[in-house]
Amino acid sequence: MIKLFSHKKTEKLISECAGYIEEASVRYGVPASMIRAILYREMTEIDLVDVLADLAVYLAPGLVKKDSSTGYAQIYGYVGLNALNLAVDRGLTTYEEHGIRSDHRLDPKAPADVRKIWLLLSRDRKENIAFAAMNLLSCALEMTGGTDFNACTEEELCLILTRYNANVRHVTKYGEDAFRYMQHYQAAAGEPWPEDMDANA
Ligand SMILES: [Ca+2]
Repeated sequence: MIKLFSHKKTEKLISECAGYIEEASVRYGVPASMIRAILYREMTEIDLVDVLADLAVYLAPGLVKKDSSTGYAQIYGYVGLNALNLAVDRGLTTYEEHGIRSDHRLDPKAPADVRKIWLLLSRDRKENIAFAAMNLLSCALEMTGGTDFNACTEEELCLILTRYNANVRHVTKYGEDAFRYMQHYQAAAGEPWPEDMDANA
């Protein structure tokens, strides 16, 4: 299946989003290199199936699909909703800061609430990146019991990155790949990419 974004295009888009990434990193205490790694891993895999799934959710919510992983960071509405509630509970943000009006606590079982978050995720790349950071925070809490990324071992970082993609307790190839991308982004600018990463160049 042909990917939507080449290696080069992905790098360009991630560069364009540098401000959003830094802002989310500071606000939620998630390393910018980790947010970039997830963006790179997700964006380089987006293909037509993702576009069609989003279209189905947008046009006929609930008919074929209620929810899909959407936007640069490929986040499901219900996943984003849960991550937002966690960040709000921890005093890191408010619904209002994301332009969300709600007279109740957003509920992952309420289709209208999930859709509200899904629309935000699919329309607004700044928000999509903020939600990626909130989701990584939630993954860190779940996998390590804390949110101090600087205190994490490599194994723990791999587990957090794995959890972003799958609900498992062991490191997957996804987690290993994303960790290598994270190391790349941590290194000085201009470092060459690992050799197997420019397949889509
Ligand atoms: Ca998708």
